Amino acid sequence: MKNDGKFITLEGIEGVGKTSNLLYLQELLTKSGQNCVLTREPGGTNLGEALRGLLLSHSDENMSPDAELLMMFAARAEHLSKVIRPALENGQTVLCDRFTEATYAYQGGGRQLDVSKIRDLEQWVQGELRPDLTIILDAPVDIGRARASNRSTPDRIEQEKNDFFERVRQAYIDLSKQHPERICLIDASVKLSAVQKQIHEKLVEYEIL
Ligand code: Z5A
Repeated sequence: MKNDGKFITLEGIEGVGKTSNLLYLQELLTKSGQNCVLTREPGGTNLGEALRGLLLSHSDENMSPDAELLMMFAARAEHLSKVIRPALENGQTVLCDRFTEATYAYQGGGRQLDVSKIRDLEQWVQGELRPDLTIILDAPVDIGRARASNRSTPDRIEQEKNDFFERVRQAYIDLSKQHPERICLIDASVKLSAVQKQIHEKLVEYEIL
């Protein structure tokens, strides 16, 4: 595949500041002359947003972990086909709020599914495509949850207990150690301006800016 544009993803447990910092990233990249497409997972297409509704709603509390995993990848296949690959081929920078690292963290770490299932699906759905840079915003679970608690009622995944989110956080930390060439971890427990400073430094270090 011709892959001219850069593919950047933002990850972390809930409330660490992905949404806030995605806008900062867009601002930095746009100023540097890059044409950005902002999107999210699960979601980003009509089908993906419909799947997101099913995944996060309380209508199916006992959804099987395998069904959850397959729906994440069904949404991702549609997203890659309709949004991500066309934008990259068009030379645009894709900024995505979560991607496959979230599956490794939530379904692999949180739900404790066999990671080889995730690897097989990743290879099937993505082929060789991986983000050029994944920024993991890392903060202790209680900080993320406290920040997120000011919002509406928790969705189906947000209502999980702290030990689930501790496993998710650890899986993210492990991913950053396994793939340091394309995944970096930054300290998101500090004030927003200090998080943004680290993001700026990483964009320079990974030659995105
Ligand atoms: N999921 C999955 O299981 N598997 C997958 O493969 C994928 C996803 C792709 C939807 O994600 C769910 O799908 C998610 C994982 C699962 N479930 N959970 N949990 P989502 O990204 O849409 O939802 P989220 O994780 O719940 O994100 P969020 O709660 O919106 O968090 P955020 O975007 O990281 O935070 P924020 O909205 O930018 O900030 C939260 C508040 O903190 C806000 O008031 C900010 O002003 C404040 N904030 C932000 N940064 C700071 C700092 N540095 N200091 C102080 N206050 C701050």
